Amino acid sequence: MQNSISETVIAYIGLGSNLQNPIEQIHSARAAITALVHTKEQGFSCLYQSLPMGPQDQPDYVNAVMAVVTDLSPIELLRALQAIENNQGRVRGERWGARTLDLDILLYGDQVIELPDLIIPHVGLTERAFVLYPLYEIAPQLIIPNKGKLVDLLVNCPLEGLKRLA
Ligand code: A4P
Ligand code: MG
Repeated sequence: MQNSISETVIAYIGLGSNLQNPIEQIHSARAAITALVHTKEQGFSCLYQSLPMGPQDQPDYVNAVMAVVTDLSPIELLRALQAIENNQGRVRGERWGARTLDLDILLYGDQVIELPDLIIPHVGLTERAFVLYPLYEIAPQLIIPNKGKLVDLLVNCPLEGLKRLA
């Protein structure tokens, strides 16, 4: 299945943080992703402040979306992103709990992937304002495999307190 022989694709990565200077965490993650082998930044949204989804006793999040051109396979990209999360002090505790950094592969080309460790398009992508709005900013024409046009998903998704940061 996914191995190291891969074609170049555009992948979209969701970045989120709500601990230990979230804005800095997002900037550091962007630099670390850009430095990955066989991977080049193609776009980066504004930063957004969002209300926590999940447990409410946690700080607001800073979210953004990044587009990369990559030769890494989906699993290689996942492992590389998890290593960046770990480097930035990610501790896995409560599901949807506070975190220094969360990196999700939202889309990988037009592929649909259902592996035990990797589901693409990312679960929840189609309902989350903190994903859809930044994604629309950098890829307004995008079509989500099996879900349709991004713009159609967006018009049905309330802002849910999402604010663009200056
Ligand atoms: N995994 C499966 N598919 C993917 C994918 N496409 N990208 C697996 C990345 N990982 C994927 O993730 C759990 C497992 O998902 C991993 O082992 C990986 O193999 P995790 O990062 O360890 O745990 P998690 O993030 O707490 O769980 P989950 O279910 O992925 O949560 P989400 O969907 O990432 O949501 N509120 C706001 N406002 N903003 C946020 O960014 N994020 C979350 C986490 C909760 N609330 C939020 C935000
Ligand atoms: Mg996650």
